[in-house]
Amino acid sequence: MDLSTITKAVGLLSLAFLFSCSGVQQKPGATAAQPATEAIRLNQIGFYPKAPKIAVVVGENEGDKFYLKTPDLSKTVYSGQLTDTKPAALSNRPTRVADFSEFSEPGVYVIDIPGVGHSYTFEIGPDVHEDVAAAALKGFYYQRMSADLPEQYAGKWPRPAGHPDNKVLVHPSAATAQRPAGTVISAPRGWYDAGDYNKYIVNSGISMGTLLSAYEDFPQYYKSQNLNIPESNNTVPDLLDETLWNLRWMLAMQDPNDGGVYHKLTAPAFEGMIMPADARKVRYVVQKGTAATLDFAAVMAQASRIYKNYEQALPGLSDSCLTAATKAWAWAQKNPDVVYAQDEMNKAYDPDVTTGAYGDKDFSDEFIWAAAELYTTTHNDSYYTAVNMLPDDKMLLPSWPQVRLLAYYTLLRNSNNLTPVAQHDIAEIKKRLVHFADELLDGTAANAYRTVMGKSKDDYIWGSSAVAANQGVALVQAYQITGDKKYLQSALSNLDYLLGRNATGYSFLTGYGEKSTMHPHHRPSVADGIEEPVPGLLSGGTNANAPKQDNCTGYTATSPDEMYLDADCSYASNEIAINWNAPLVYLAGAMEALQQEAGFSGAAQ
Ligand code: 9MR
Repeated sequence: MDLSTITKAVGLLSLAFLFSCSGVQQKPGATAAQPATEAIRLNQIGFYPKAPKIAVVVGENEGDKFYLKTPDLSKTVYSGQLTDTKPAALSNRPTRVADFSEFSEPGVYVIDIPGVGHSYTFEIGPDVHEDVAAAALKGFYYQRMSADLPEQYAGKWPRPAGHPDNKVLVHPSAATAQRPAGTVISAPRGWYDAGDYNKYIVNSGISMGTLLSAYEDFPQYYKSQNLNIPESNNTVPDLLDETLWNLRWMLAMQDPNDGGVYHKLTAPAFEGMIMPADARKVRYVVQKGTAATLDFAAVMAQASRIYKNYEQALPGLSDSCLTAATKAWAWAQKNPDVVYAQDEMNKAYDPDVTTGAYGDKDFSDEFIWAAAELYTTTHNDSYYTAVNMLPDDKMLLPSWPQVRLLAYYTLLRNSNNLTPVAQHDIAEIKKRLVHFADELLDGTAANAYRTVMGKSKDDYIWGSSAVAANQGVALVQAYQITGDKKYLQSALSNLDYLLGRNATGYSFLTGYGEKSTMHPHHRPSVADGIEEPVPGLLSGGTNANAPKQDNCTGYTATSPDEMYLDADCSYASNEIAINWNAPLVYLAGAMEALQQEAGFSGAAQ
């Protein structure tokens, strides 16, 4: 081989690396000599050709025009007028909007504003969120417990297995006659919940429900998605292979003797910032609870329905899930009010447990969700009538302690296949959901960032990225009910929020965007010695109360919409978590799956 052949081979190899699906987004095309300005806030990944395209410029500026240019700034392809300056409601900062929705030519571009500078490079094209949708789901692979992550699948972030969880102790709070304290059980696999190394059933519940719903809503899309995970070549869609990793763990969290489900599998205290394989604290299953048991029942009932179609590849799984769901439901009927109160538990038992509590106290929504899933899978009316399915007209955005909407989504999704008892409620549920979506839309145009997210300061809670993503999911549901594209366009505004069109200017998805989260509170990302964080993980994002909650020093923001710190000590604004990634998977996947019929990707609108 002569030198030029070697050079060519190396060149090709590095090109292949550039475009490999290892996670870190690279953009082809020459870039301008000047670095991008942080003042222009936009979805740093890009836009569908025929969808809305908005950038927001923050700070005082004199000019009136903006230009859409090639990344080297040599060619202008579009120009437009900036809107008048208006103060952002929460920070008072001057903002102006550049709306280039009418430009639809695929390519790689920047927005250039004289006197301000140019934006990060972004793409206009069909399938523009394909990598984001896949990466957010691949993020769950990187959270897998009890398995090596080899380079073949983990790219730059391989690591040896941690937490075999095949010798877990029954905590005194969970002791029964058949399983006294100290009994050793095995409950391997599952995903790390977040930046910590524990597994919590309540949070797994909403995460699994959201992912399985993504599959149930868009099966064709997920059947063709390839995540490059160890199971990618089997006959089961990768999403269902990934959820199976956690499902098998969840199954082991049910006490076979009575059907109750342990609240969590945890070390007594959080581990240090070390790699999974180095974390060796003793692990326990702790007290059974009503929330955990009902969330488990809901997930198992939904999984039974979905995996039924893969009986050949996974014989018996569907039946096992349904048996587990019905036993859990029966336990919850007998134990309808068992709260997980960690402080009380610690007064009564040793060792004290100080990891995440996920201590919900109101189980009415969990009963509704479990009933809806069991009913939808079995068509047995008694599940439906066991609860008051429409106790009031509140439509509360899903979050780990609030899962009622997951029940309604499931009933709507399966509304062609329900018995009269549920059919009777469908019109009312549709009406309420559309009303809820209309409330989400209301006032968006007046928001400085023109996103549904952030109209109220109350949106900026711990894990606010999931508020944005779950609002997006609700809007996708409203689109599916009505066929009205305004709901999808608004859902897309929240994806734009997550990928950079927000008051911090960050893309909150690790590895995606030129200015994206680099230092999440995520133990492997901190301890692995690799500069880039593990990719495809969604930072919890802006949190108005973060400084008081994590005491991390370095916050400089003064307004709720800017209260974010890209530092690993900032667990209240910069942790990652499975219940935040899951609605991003749903939202990005929905956009990809619906782009054609919505006319976003080039077909007539
Ligand atoms: O997501 C949870 C958030 O709603 C709570 O306000 C917060 C404090 O209790 O806890 C969050 O959940 C954390 C969990 O307790 C432990 N694993 C990391 C989770 C994300 O920060």
